[in-house]
Amino acid sequence: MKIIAADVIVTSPSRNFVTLKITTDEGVTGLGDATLNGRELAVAAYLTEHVVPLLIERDPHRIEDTWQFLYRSAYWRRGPVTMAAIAAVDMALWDIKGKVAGMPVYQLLGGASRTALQTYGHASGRDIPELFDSIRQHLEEGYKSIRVQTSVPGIKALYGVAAQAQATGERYDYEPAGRGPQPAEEDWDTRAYLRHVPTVFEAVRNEFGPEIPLLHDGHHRMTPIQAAKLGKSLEPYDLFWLEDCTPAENQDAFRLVRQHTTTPLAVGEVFNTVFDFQTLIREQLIDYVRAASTHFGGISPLKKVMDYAAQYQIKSGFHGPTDVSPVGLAAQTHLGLAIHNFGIQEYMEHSEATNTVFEQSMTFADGFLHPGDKPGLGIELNEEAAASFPYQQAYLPYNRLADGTVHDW
Ligand code: GCO
Ligand code: MG
Repeated sequence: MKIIAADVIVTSPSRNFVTLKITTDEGVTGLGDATLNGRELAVAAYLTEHVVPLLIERDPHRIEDTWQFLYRSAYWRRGPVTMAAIAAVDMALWDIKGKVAGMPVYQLLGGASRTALQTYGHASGRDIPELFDSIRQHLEEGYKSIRVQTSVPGIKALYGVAAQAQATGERYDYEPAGRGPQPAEEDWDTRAYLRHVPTVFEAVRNEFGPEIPLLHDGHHRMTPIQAAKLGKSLEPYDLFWLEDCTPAENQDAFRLVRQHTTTPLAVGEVFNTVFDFQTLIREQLIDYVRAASTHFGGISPLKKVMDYAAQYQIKSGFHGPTDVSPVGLAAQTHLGLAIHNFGIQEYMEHSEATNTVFEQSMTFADGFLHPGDKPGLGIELNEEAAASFPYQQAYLPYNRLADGTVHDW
């Protein structure tokens, strides 16, 4: 079998997605996700200009060899653009292999280790009553684990809080990234945040009791010692995890956090290779691997990092926001079903328009996600629908401190 074509499809149903479609001489096609939020066209160009020509005539069954070829032969390794492009190829080849074998990809990865994947949903609110409503709504929909984000008194706009939810009718209005030529500017005050967050968790525990697994995302905004302080002050509320408490380019920072708190730590949604996790895993500085198949080079390397993590009882918590397309989500859902050290899967429903473009065999019921049993990844791209949603420039917001300094994301 040979690859005869590879097409890059950019579509923007309610946010931008970049999809690679590989076609073989036998007519079998495979899909891969190459979406890099806010930098989508860089990956599209990397694929079109530099990867697609290399794929033509290759044997699609040689997934590992193709991955190593794209990674090593470029000389310029790693980075989010490169690794999102390689990810799309990797996923598309797994999709093809599954279709040829007549099996869902999870079967090729070792078969199911569980019946379905436990997920967590995103609850948020501008104040406590709005947050409680959001938590209740998620519980009613079957979610068993809940991420909790709220506004902070003194901070005007805060990422991760669906502030306009009721007004726009959109559930998660902070996704997609804001469309337009410039990113929205938000404000930030770490001291106000550190004072407020423990009071929110205290209120949530008082209202909903001790059982629900609760998560929180710090979006890389604290210094290591501030992160340590937050982890410590959240200990009474028994978090499932504290995510991205400090930027992790410097993996050593997690030593400092870890030595001060027993709150479980999750990190890695912006990581793109195993080297970003090397110290964190070997020194057992984290509890959950947050990488997404889309930004980490695909299913193949994500499986390897999870096997490495398994030696240290570290589990998966793959990144699953709406900017990971249904193809990327399916890829990691197959992997999550197969690996033994699965932890939890982040899940936000995609919009209706997105689901029209990406027809899915994935199912979500009672808080659990399953990739479905169609051969391959189980996603079909409706190209006509995709073409009706042209690309629109969009950026994630960023934030500045009171004196105008740009702060960490
Ligand atoms: C999460 C994330 C997202 C990211 C977004 C950036 O935990 O789901 O932090 O909300 O900010 O994916 O593109
Ligand atoms: Mg996050």
